[in-house]
Amino acid sequence: MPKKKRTVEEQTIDPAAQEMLIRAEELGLSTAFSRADDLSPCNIGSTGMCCKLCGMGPCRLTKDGQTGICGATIDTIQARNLIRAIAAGGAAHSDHGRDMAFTLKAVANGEAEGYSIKDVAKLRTVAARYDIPIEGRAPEEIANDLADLYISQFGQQKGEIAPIIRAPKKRQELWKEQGVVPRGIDREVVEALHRTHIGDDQDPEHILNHAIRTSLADGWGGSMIATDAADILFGTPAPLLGQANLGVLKDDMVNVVVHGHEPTLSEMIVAASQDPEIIEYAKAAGAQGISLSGICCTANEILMRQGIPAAGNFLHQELAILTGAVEAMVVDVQCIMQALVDLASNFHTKIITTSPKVKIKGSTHIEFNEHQALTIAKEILREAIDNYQNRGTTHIPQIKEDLIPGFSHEYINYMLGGSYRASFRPLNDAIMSGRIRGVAAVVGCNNPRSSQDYLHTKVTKELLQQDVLVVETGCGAIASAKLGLLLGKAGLEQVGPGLREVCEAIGIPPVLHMGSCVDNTRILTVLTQMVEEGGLGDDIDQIPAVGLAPEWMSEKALAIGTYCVASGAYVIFGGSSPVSGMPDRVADSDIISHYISEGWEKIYGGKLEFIADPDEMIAKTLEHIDKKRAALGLPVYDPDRFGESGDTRMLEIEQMPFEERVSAIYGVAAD
Ligand code: SF4
Ligand code: MSK
Repeated sequence: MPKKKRTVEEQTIDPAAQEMLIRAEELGLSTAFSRADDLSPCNIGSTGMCCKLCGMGPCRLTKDGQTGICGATIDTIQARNLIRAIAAGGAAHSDHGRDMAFTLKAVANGEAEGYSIKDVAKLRTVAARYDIPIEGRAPEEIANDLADLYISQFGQQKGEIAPIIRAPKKRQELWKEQGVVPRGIDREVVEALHRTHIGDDQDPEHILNHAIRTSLADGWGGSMIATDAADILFGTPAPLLGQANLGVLKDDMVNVVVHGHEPTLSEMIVAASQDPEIIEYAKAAGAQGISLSGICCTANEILMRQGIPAAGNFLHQELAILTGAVEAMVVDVQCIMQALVDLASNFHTKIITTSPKVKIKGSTHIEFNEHQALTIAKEILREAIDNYQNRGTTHIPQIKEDLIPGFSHEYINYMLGGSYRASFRPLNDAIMSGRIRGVAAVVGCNNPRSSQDYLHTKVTKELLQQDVLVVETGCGAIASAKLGLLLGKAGLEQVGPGLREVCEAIGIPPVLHMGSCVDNTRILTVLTQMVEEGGLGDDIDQIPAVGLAPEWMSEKALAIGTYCVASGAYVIFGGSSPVSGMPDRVADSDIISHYISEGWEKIYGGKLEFIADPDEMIAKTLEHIDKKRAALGLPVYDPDRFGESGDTRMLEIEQMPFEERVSAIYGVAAD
């Protein structure tokens, strides 16, 4: 039976995206949305029931008790598939971290054109944490030592990676007991591949134990290094004003869209686009100037630090090209669709690959290296400007939304306590009193198999109504941005009464944008600081908090989810489960999904579940938060208890009879 084609309203909830999907249909061009309608997922592969690890297969296990030719059982096959995805995801993020460390080293040694160390305070704080001497030393000397330490982490063969000391003490002990403290990402990824080669590790729980270790090597290693090095080099984010959606593209300017993940090139393109010589060159080509915007997590990197607008999230990459207004889409690594090149051939847009690791047939390759960064960035911009004259008809949706990004963990600490007593105390107190019910991290990708942004924003909006403070990263953050949830006024209009008081008092949006997908490590740091502040238990698994990736699609998301579970978090993924098995074989095939949930929870206090229904995701999130509140002995969440702070409430209280007044103020009856 042919698959039903969805309407544009079913494909995305974003009106700008809907407009572009109608245009794609009129032009007879395919997009990921239409290809998802045309191409049904394989229900054997998508549920983890297919093994193609050797030439005797692929073995598709569809009957009860069936094994692969080598005898591999369904749970072994699912565990092997899962760890391979986690290893690939961890490798991608951590390799990004490695490149950031090399850039830091080059900058420290004066070998990186155009860069400088922007956040010396963070450099000193981080270096001191690793016992690198800082007193009386130049930033470059400290940065050189820190870069050497970082670089040594990736290929470390024995011992423990250094950043692990940044986890709560109790968690470090647990990891030691379980033997999962990582040595180095390279070693853990290689071992994951070795163990899953034909004829190696065939105990699913043993395989998945190594999945935990591999993911930790990324979360508390490679990814954490990526975030810290980027902050040191380009500045630690603090709130600023930004904009999101396709309406940020400009009809009378040269539009350059940067897409991918690494901030090294995009930061330099930002600098080059402000160079008078380049602006003059654009004007000479008949444009008003250069308009820079981003897609995916490159967007998040330059949005968080420079306020450069985001043209959109993952599923907007093709839509930006469909506007006909993009002179160049400059890509580096990860989440770049091969379809861009074919689509761009219908317009004048140049797809420019820049990473030595990523080429796409049919694109222009201008290889980037940090030693000649500014020169290369200018060359790329000139290429885009030269292409302006080839522009045909344009169609830019006039839809965009303001947002306030820039909530690094350093800024959250500062905003809560002020510059003299920066502290997580007010956040912990708000949770302990029940003014904030708990915290949710709603993160991750878009997936064309669901309606773009729908799951993200439904979950986010409903949790806000329930007084849950939401932090976001990656494409999920851009989804909320497009809907106006990253603005202060959302904190007054779209949240529960207790959370509203907090947003009002501090002056923050109810959804805090914490960065790109590699920056999920900022969330680990926030959780650790909440533990260290006191009052919410002595480890991350005791905090009333949940992580959600409602529209996940990338292997990196699986790596992130796993390191969060290993760190003690309950993590819920939407969409389909790669370990679900066939419904009529639940008894056998459910073993892995049971193990990564209840099994991991017994060991690590965190669990990983795949839940397709958003209402169930929300219900389970709240149930978990309330369970953790109860375990800490905190008051039961009461939506009517707060929301009347400030002068109005005090006036009301003043009018009350004495007994009621005492009860309202102290929560106890008058004697
Ligand atoms: Fe089949 Fe075993 Fe080879 Fe996998 S490893 S393809 S289950 S024979
Ligand atoms: S870009 S990994 S689609 S969040 Fe980081 Fe977005 Fe997911 Fe790519």
